[in-house]
Amino acid sequence: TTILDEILEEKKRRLQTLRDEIPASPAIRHPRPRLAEMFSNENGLAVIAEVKRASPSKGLINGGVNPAEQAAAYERAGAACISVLTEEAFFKGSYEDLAAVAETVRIPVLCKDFVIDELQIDRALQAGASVILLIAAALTDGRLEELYRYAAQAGLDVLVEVHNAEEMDRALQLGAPFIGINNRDLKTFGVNLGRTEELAAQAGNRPGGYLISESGISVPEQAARAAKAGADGILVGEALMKSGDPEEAIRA
Ligand code: IGP
Repeated sequence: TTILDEILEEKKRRLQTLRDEIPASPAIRHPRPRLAEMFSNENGLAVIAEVKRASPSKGLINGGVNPAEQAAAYERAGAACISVLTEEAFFKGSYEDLAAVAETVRIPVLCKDFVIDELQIDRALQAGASVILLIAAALTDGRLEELYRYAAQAGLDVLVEVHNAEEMDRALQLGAPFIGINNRDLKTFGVNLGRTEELAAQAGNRPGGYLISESGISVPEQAARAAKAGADGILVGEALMKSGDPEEAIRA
């Protein structure tokens, strides 16, 4: 079994808890721009900056971070969107982290989790997210489509994550405007920026479509490589969490 299988098993176990859980705080309903508005050409490569305490591949990255302060620094630096990991067992995230960020910033907020159930979408909305991630590798075609429609109906922007040609095909079939190309294979943890080149070529030119290169980007040269491949944005976690000055790092 792969790490992705393990994470999904754990997710299923926790769904019941989520079902029983009454959110401690009331819904935060700040109006936010649609994600597409953050991807205007004048702004160059859009940066989705991530609040990530830990990961199964890297262990603890910055466990003691203050998510609201970190997100505020990202916003000041001109990030297009803040991504917050809410997965608890492997990434040490929480919906509390998401809510704290959503309360603090006014740009779009992405709930980054392994979504397998509508309930998780409800919970993300309740915590103040305006964007949700759906991972093609974690879902059948039918469930991907159902969850996509459910989230869109609820007013969320959806980022569909792919990491191979077959998954890219499914995302294109779905007509998802935002497609994230994960350079990290969730099954082996191997990172390969060549993924962005291959899969961006496959996606071709889609009017109204945006590609985001995700994972393993830590220096400006890598960001430039993703842009050259056709990415409209990049999603960066670890490098920003470890940087003493995330504002400076985003501007670079
Ligand atoms: C960020 P990095 O290498 O910059 O920390 O990667 C982001 O792409 C990564 O956290 C990620 C992720 C995911 C995490 C991409 N897809 C799905 C959890 C679930």
